[in-house]
Amino acid sequence: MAAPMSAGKSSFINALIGDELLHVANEATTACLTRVEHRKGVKSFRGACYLDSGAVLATQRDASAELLRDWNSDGRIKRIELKGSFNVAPRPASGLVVYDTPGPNNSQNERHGQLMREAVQNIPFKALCYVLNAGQLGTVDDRACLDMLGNGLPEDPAHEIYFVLNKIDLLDPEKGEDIGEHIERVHKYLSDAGFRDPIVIPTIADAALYARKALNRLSMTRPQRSKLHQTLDEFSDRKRALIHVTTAPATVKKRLFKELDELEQRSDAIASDERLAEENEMKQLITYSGLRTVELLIQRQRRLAESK
Ligand SMILES: Nc1nc2c(ncn2[C@@H]2O[C@H](COP(=O)(O)OP(=O)(O)O)[C@@H](O)[C@H]2O)c(=O)[nH]1
Ligand SMILES: [Mg+2]
Repeated sequence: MAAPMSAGKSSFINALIGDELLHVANEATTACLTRVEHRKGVKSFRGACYLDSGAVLATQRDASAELLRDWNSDGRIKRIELKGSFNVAPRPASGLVVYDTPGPNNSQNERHGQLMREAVQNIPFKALCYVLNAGQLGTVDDRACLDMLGNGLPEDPAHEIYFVLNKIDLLDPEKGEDIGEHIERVHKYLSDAGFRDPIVIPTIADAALYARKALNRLSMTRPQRSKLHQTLDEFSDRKRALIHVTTAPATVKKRLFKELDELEQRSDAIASDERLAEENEMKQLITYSGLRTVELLIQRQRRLAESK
């Protein structure tokens, strides 16, 4: 997972995990390379942080967002590792590893850009999610980040790149900001930057995370609850719009439409049960928010890599 700061990387990874594990903030917070591994059956997340030399500085049995914020702001720490069970259904296959890379910004912190380059070159990843901020396309940071990516990537067709166009909720259709047109501009922007036929997935990472928190009965702040309900409201009559403009393999899109159809069909039968009805709404949001799309793409890519 790579992006300039504040595009929503940590939010997106938290949504994949099903808990607010990584620290999220509207400022540069991710200073370390963070590795998160899904381990079935492990209750809490175990954390370890490492110095530049590779030596362990500290370990923690029950890692939290506060701990990770502190570790990230400790200049001595270069790398963080977390292991625990992703709390999502359906559960990913064991051994899934996700990396949160520090995003460069305003060359304010040269180290961040360097860490991202190192990560892309040294981690044996199968798929890379590059998070774009839909509300701030084509900033200098973003362009620098993309160039770094284009030049830094080892030549290997086994690598897939997914362009996650996050914060798509910030586009205002009433101001004429059409999602389809925006996606077209993103395609043009990416092909100008040297990425041919990019996979572009419009997403709402924060709302998807809150939907997962609701499903997991985790406590939420008032702004989180209100963002969740606002999103449900805004997309209630255009649930398929985001999937329609997503560029992904046909099998993946077909599966998304099918999952959404099935959830909607079930919603009538359970309308009288408030709890089931709410859960159904959360699952629908996860399906159209782009989160499920990325999960299916990751699943597909892992399967393809294994069959080789
Ligand atoms: N409007 C909107 N805000 C989001 C979305 N996803 C994340 N954010 C917010 O963007 C800010 C930065 O998010 P974070 O995940 O820390 O970004 P990172 O620096 O890329 O890791 C936080 O305030 C998030 O709550 C989204 O889909 N829509
Ligand atoms: Mg972050």
